[in-house]
Amino acid sequence: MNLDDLNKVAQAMVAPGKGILAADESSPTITKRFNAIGVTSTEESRRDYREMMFRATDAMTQYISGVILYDETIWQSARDGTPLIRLIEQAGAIPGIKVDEGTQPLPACSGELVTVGLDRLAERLNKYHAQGARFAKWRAVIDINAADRIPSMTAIGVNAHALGRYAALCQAAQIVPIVEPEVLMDGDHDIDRCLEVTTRVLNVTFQELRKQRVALEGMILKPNMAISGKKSARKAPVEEVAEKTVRMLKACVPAAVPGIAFLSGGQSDEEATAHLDAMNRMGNLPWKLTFSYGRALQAAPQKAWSGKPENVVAGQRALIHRARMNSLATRGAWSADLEEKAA
Ligand code: 5MM
Repeated sequence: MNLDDLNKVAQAMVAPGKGILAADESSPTITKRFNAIGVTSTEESRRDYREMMFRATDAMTQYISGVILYDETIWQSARDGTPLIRLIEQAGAIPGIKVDEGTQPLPACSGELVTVGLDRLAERLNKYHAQGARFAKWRAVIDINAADRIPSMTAIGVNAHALGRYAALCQAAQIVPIVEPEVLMDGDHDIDRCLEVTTRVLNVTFQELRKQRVALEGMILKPNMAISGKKSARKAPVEEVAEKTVRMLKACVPAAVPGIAFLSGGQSDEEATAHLDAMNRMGNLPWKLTFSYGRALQAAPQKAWSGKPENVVAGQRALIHRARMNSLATRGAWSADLEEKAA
């Protein structure tokens, strides 16, 4: 492992004003998104949609540092035969790859999941590196449900262990791991319960990373924010989310980690931007704070595109706008007025 090179890639992923486009929806997930806009999900329509995004030049060159791809996409070519991964590189962005293979029920832990995909991972990482991927992503899913006493320490422990195994294998293959332990915002829990569970999850995850000798300088953390559950009786305001999230991260995430790139987790586009902006306005942070959004970057372009070739430019404009808003948020320079003016 060459740690200097891993660190350079990690720093570039969180370069000032830039963040990550999470375009690694598995086929079932992208099919769900396409169903919502009336588009049939085929290999070709998925390719066309992703080609549209990767050719949104202003977004890709100015605001997006890297793109997380799904296995299908990393081997696909654009309509003119250019491999999609080359479009990303030509724009100066870094290609990355989702390497987990989804979740399975965790035995003896009713309702809980464990992320799988460690078998033959070393081999797969070498192939992805040869194809041009310079970072990877693995997502663990932790649910909160007070009635069922979820999450259990078992679920937190096995998922953190898998994240550690994955991250160590990535670094051995000269690939920067994005470590994503996602505490879901589904449910009626309040922000403090989310804060308590996420703190525990982050602490156990970093224990595992240390135990498995993962070099913190060569990784990126992709966490959820401390936020109210979607069905919570009280929705914490933006300033409270920002303040509690930053306090939690300062307590749990060593300064050696170059950057933290949040997931959006079902927040609205504008909420995800407002929260990131409020955190960066606080200043005095030991790591870069940026975005690695899927839904909060793609919902608007998906709607604008709706599968029609004549809407490609509209889809690209929508992506450029959201990427620009989030870029401003990484500098604490976003304001709601900018959204209104664009509308
Ligand atoms: C883009 O969606 C990713 C893949 O999801 P599936 O494995 O369920 O198909 C997902 O991991 C995503 O990268 C993160 O959840 C962040 O996306 P959001 O939409 O939460 O910002």
